[in-house]
Formats: sequence, C-alpha cells, structure tokens
Amino acid sequence: MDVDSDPAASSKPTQMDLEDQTDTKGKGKAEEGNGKGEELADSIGSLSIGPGRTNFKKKPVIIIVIGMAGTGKTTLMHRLVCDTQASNKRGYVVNLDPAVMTLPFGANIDIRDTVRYKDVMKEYSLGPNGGILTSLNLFATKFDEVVSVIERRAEQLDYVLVDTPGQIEIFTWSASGAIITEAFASTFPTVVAYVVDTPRSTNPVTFMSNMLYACSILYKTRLPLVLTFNKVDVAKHEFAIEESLWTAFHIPRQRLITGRTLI
Ligand SMILES: Nc1nc2c(ncn2[C@@H]2O[C@H](COP(=O)(O)OP(=O)(O)OP(=O)(O)O)[C@@H](O)[C@H]2O)c(=O)[nH]1
Ligand SMILES: [Mg+2]
Repeated sequence: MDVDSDPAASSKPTQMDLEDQTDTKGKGKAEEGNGKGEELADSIGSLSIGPGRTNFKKKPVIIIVIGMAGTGKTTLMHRLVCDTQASNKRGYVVNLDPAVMTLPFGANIDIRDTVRYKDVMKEYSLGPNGGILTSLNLFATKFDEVVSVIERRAEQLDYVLVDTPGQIEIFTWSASGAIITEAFASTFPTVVAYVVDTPRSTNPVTFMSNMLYACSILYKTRLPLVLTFNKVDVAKHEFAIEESLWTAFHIPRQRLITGRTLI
C-alpha cells in the first residue's frame, strides 16, 4: 500500500505543521495589530496633548468674605491681606461694599471708584439699604470687566480677597450677589468665608440661627464654605466645634477656622 496515498496520513497535521500555522496566524495578527497600533499612534500624535501644548493656566483662589453686619469681615480681610504679604503670596483685593467709609487696606478694585452710593441714594430717592442694593446692581452690570481684569493677571496671583457689604442679605439674596458669585465661580476656584461673631453667638438660639444662615448660603451658592469664628479674643469658640452639636442638627460641618483677627 502506498503510504503517501494514505488519506489519514495526509489529512492529519504534524506538530510542525501546527506550529507553522500558529506562527503564520500569530504573525498575521501581529502585523495587523502593528498596523492598528501605528494608526493609533498617529491619531494620538495628532491630538494636541503634550508637555509643550497644554493650556492649563494657573488660577488664583477667590475668597469671598461674607457675614452679618459688624462681625469683623473688613478686619479679617485686613489680616488676610497682611498674611498674604508676609508669606510672599500674591494677593488681589476687591471691595464690594459701596458704603464703607475707610478701608484699612488698599483695594485693587473698589466699587466706590465706579458707583457713588450717596449719589445713587439721592438720584433714586432710596434709603441706605436700597442705595447699597442699587449700587451693587449697577456694579454687577459691569462685573465681566472685573473678571477679565483678574483673568489677565491670573498667572501672577495666588488669592483674590473679596470684601462684601455688612447688609448680608443684600449680597446673598440679591440678583447682583448671585451674578457676582457665579461670575467668580465659573472662572476661578471660589470659596466663601462665612464670618461668625463668636461673642454674639454663644447663646444657642443665636448660634443656631447663624448656622442656618450659613447653611442657606452654602446651598444657595453651592460653593465650599469655611466657617470663620471671629473675635475669639472676646469669647472662646470651643463650644462651636463640639461634634455632637453639629450632628444633633444634621448640619454639614465643613471646615472651621478659628483665630483672632484683631491683634
Ligand atoms: N475684639 C475683637 N474685635 C474685632 C475683631 N474683628 C473685628 N473687631 C471689631 O469689630 C468691629 C467691626 O469690625 P469690621 O471689620 O468693620 O466689621 P465688618 O463686618 O466689616 O462691618 P460691616 O462691613 O459694617 O458689616 C470693629 O470695631 C472691629 O474693631 C476681633 O477679632 N476681635
Ligand atoms: Mg466691612
């Protein structure tokens, strides 16, 4: 019988045949893969990702100082300005209080340079609160210019400190307050520093009403909020950092900064 003509022998692949087949298949796949890999590398190369091509820009952190009348916002601002200078940080100061008589620090942007609060009161026959509100509304219409001034200097700045009027509701519940806060928050990392007058908050009722106000600002602005217990040289703040106090009222405790702002 002719061995070569054995159908079984011719159809059964030898070990070598199998290896050859695997090699050829593997090679085929590898070549195919290489082709795809090159294609992928080309398309990645065409994307504008690379060390020299990133367009991430350094942005300053905006700190908006908000608090009830007389809680010490301007004094805290002064301390923050001194602190940034002392620690070689580059700060930029914005005053949004049109009714303040004197500032203990130099403001880079001052609402009083644009809107004269007393003239606004006269022109629109308004009382003091209406005057502040209208001044802020007028200033808010030009706030994109303030943001672009800060944007132009963004690379050279670490912090932008913003003082707000004592009439807290004028800033937190008015359209202008929302426009200003959102304009900042949509362009820069923004934080609210809510100033608490510690001596005036030792009474539980006052304390809770103050904290609820802080919560309303937190939920309205949807920005990180730092509770800043001020005037602790007059009354200690320890009662306020009791964990049980916060959990009992289901109030989100963000971060507490405590310190004396008046030296
Ligand atoms: N003892 C003490 N007094 C302070 C402190 N901070 C501010 N004050 C005093 O509180 C008063 C009000 O301070 P401001 O900084 O003007 O308060 P404000 O919140 O800016 O006031 P408005 O802008 O009018 O709402 C001033 O007499 C300050 O000297 C503090 O840390 N300790
Ligand atoms: Mg002030």
